[in-house]
Amino acid sequence: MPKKPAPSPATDNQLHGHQPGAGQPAFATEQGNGGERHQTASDGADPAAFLTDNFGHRISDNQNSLRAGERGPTLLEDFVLREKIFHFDHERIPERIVHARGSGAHGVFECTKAIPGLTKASIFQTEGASCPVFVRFSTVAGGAGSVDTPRDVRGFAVKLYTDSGNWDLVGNNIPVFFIQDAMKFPDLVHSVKMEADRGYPQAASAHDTFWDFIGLMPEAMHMIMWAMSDRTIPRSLRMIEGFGVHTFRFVNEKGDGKFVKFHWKPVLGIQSTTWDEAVKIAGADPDFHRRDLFEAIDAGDFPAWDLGVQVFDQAFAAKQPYDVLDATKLIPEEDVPVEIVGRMTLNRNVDNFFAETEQVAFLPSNIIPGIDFSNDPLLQGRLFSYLDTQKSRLGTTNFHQIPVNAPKCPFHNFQRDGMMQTLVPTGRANYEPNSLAEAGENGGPRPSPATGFSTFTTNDERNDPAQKLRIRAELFADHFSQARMFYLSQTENEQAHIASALVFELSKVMLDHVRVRVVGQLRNINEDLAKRVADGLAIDLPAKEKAARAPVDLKPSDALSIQKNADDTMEGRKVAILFAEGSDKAAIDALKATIEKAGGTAFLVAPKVGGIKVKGGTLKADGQLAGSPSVLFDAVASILTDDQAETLSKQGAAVQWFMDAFGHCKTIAHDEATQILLDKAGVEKDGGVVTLDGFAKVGTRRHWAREAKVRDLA
Ligand code: HDE
Repeated sequence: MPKKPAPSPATDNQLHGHQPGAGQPAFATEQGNGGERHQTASDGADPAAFLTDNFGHRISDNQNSLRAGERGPTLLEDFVLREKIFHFDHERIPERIVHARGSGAHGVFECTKAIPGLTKASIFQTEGASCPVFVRFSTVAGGAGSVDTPRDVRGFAVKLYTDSGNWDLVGNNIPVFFIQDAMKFPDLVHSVKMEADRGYPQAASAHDTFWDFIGLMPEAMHMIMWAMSDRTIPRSLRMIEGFGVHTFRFVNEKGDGKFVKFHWKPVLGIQSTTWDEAVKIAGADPDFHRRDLFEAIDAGDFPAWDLGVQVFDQAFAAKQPYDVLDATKLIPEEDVPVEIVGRMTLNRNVDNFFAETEQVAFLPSNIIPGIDFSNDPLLQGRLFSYLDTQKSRLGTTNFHQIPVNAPKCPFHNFQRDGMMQTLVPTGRANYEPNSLAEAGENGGPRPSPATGFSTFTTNDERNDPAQKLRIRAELFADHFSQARMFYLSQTENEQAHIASALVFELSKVMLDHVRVRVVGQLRNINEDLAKRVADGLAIDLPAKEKAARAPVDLKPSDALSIQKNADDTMEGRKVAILFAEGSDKAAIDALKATIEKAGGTAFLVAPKVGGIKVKGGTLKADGQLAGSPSVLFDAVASILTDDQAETLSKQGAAVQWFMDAFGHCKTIAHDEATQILLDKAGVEKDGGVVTLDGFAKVGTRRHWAREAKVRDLA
């Protein structure tokens, strides 16, 4: 008998129903889906006290894996071990390509000066208005485990959870940038990161490739001044400035726009270290800045920044000796003073570094009505990049559902599914427009033209090539002229197919108003078509739907019809030849040769597939009759004996074979013996029902004239 393993303290606790002490999180509540909580377990104990696996099964032993005997191998069956190791193996996600090392905190932003004349952004409408924020400070070049105090630019990314959605101001502690165009960003980052062959230096710009790139990029020289200044060796993250860097826009209720640059001014003032200090701190406390921020907040010493704006107009911009769309330039505060409009205070440390600081996803494209982008080519590139990056870091397009990323105002749209979807939308409205509300169903949300985000349209930026409009050119409003041309270009039979298809589809629609509306739209295409469909559905011809632009009559085009262009070739077509015991091999071979000579494929079908005795030898079939219905072929032929035809005429598969071929307007080439089967299948003589000799002439074309005889078309 194996010895019972000695219980560990944890196992002991579990065995004795240990309750978490005060301050210990009640994990069942925190982690339970949708916040639901099991009040009590079936044994009356508080379930929060028990260690479980990820599916809620209580774990009896968290020390020992399951083994075959005391000294035997570990068993695959040990789902507890497997899940624990599996999860551990996947704990890491890719670190940020840049800004990998960061420290985050929660806080609040409060508007201290209302500026409704400048912007309609909800957060700036009233003094005292406030919203929660999450801030992540970072170094740029080093990896996630690098030290806090290299000479480096500091990222200063702020997520403001406003009541009109998230506004992410993803800036740095320096007001300008190295490059002017997004196109150069990967080169810049490659050059500053560890050199590609040797994998060092880590978190340092003092090496060949960086300075090689910089020497060739004169646009970086302004930023280099800042980077080589004490700004890049800050004393504390609480003592750095923040800048939006790019020129943005403010847009007010009237739609008037002004340019704006954003500044965060630390209430504690700006302070830096000396280079020698920074180097020594790296050794003495690699986490110097992270610790400093955490401890200050923990102690209630909440760091704060004033938000300042520099607002200016196009006339000012046009007069400057630099371009305001160039991110390597700043606007001197002496020319445009910084006006303080708000204060941000960081007052809460994260509960979990990974869940919050690591998973926070900033998007410069997150702006709110009242704020807009400028055409700064660096900013424009960022609008693309960050959304893209989140998919590779967080693995799913649903990264917005992670608590730190989710807006705190409601959000709903018709985006659905995707990896790690945690929302459970109800109903079938997952598209828009829809009219499901007319049938009493939840039709989902709708755009808000008046209050929704709309892009600033005035064309007042130098060399701005065009206005940015969400609009379609006028002629796009003609939705019917070509639909009509298409319909009128079809043969009568093809038109009947279209009308019948519409009747079939709409007869499956259970919402009456939807049927009616579609037929109303058809009236814009062709009145006759609409009538045929209405007749087919047995509904009154509804009123014509309003056309945004009246259709015009275009000349029909024969090229649009399939039937008018039907090619009589047998190339690539497949013809089935039905035979059975006693069939004439010579006739089969002859027909096969005719088909193959014309480029087609002959496929032998018989009641049995193995060697069948036929007149003149033995023949193997390619397919068995019941498994080779005539729908699989372009045309069919049949070579039988009287006896076999008689036998087959009593079999559904054989009769159906001909009935379908006839109903699908295919050529049927047959011998005399087959007639009994044709009669049974209701096959009438016509241009497509031919003798074996006549097959070559009609080939595999369809015989549409037959269709009216076999089915009612709309
Ligand atoms: Fe970034 N930048 N960046 N950047 N950046 C990222 O996004 C990028 C630029 C900045 O704490 C990445 O989520 C491109 C300027 C900060 O999570 C990535 C371009 C400024 C942070 C990315 C720029 C910044 C990032 C990496 C040129 C100052 C950290 C992971 C068009 C105004 C945010 C991620 C955080 C992070 C791309 C230029 C600041 C790769 C392509 C200019 C503060 O998407």
